[in-house]
Amino acid sequence: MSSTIAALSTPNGESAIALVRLTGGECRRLAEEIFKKGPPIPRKSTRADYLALEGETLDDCLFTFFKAPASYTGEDMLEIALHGNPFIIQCVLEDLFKRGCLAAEPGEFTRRAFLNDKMDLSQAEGVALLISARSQRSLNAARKQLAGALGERVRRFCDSLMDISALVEAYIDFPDEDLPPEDKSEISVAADKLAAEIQSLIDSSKYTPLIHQGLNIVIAGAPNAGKSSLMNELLGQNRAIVSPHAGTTRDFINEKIIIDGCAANLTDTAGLRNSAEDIEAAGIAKALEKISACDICLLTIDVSDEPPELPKEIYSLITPQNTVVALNKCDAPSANADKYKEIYKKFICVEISCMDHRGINLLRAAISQLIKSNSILPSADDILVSTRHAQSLSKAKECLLAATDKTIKNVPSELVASDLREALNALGEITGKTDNEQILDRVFSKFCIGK
Ligand SMILES: Nc1nc2c(ncn2[C@@H]2O[C@H](COP(=O)(O)OP(=O)(O)O)[C@@H](O)[C@H]2O)c(=O)[nH]1
Ligand SMILES: [Mg+2]
Repeated sequence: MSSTIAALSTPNGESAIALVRLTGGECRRLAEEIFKKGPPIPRKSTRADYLALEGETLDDCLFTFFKAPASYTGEDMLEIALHGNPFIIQCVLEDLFKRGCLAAEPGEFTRRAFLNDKMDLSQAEGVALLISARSQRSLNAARKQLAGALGERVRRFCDSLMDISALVEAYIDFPDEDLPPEDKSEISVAADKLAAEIQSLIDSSKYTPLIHQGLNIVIAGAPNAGKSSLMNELLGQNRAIVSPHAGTTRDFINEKIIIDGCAANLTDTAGLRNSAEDIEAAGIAKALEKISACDICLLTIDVSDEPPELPKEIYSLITPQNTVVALNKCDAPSANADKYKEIYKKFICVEISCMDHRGINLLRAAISQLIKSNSILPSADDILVSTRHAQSLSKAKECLLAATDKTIKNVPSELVASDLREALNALGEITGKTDNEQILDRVFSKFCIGK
């Protein structure tokens, strides 16, 4: 029987309620001894005093017992809802440790759920994603992974691999030289097809950081174009300092916004111009660096003024695929947006006025359009894979391609079969059909304690 572990599952600090969670074979006995309410009824919340080993009452709480295997971990579990006082929590945990419970490691509850076949490894990773998701798209992707979509796709790859292995095994009993290589074409065709399907899933890994950590959107343009004003408009609050003096923004201001249900990191940068000196020049160099690394650039132009002289480097960084041109100060009497629409005719241009708060929703819509038409984000129902998954998928793909190569060269079938077994092992790392403890440690170390 595994040890019984305990941990605080809610954040540390003062709160309305704190939840202490236990899993393991001792939960039933502990519930009876601590609460003295007789055998606990599964899934029924019961109000009781928490009685410490020494006999004193630690808190008036609510406990719920879950009977194995119908619990999160698949073991007996006990949840104790306490008053959210860090001192009470400490006393309760110390009492539980005195009674023989061990302190849970990060992610140990979920690790046990995985080991008890409550979920595969990709679903366990989905739990961590669900907790950290901060946008609708990120949440949807996490839910999908938790529901087993990635595991299901990988299992289908495994089925195809086993079909290919069966074809190869059929050859093992025959001396290879007796069979013409064409006969084996079925194997190489199927292996190539599967390798291509695996590759398309690997390709989705480039989107994963965008969905979970957010797109990087940079506001760029000449000094005084209204970049800081635009930042404030998009945030809906006065965050950046707006001033008529050029060169006010020298540092980068970073804030989160939501665009198309996806988190975005919006950055206001120093104004771009030639012939700047010292600190300003350093700010401009950094701004260019930010633009070169961004997913979307909002090039802000003051249409009431003459075209600015921007450093020439910017023109190799902005393209109609990654840039929306915000034609600002359309309210000004001298505004001439048409002139700039002609200059930037290949780009999506939006007329705005930060002063009159006009055109900001159109600008948001233009950003969404850019995201969609240039596939900056994946479609909403794509399965996303992490770097860890992509590594295993790549390993599987390489083994498959090696198998194809050997088949074409009529190398003995035993060696082809061995490549296919390796491919299967690599796929197994994703769902956890592997005895590699290091992989499990890596996955669960990223969890918080109590999950
Ligand atoms: N008329 C007008 N003035 C604006 C508009 N947006 C910003 N400004 C003014 O332009 C100046 C520079 O704005 P700021 O946002 O600091 O520009 P930045 O240097 O690009 O960050 C300030 O005096 C703003 O009040 C606008 O839409 N219309
Ligand atoms: Mg500024």
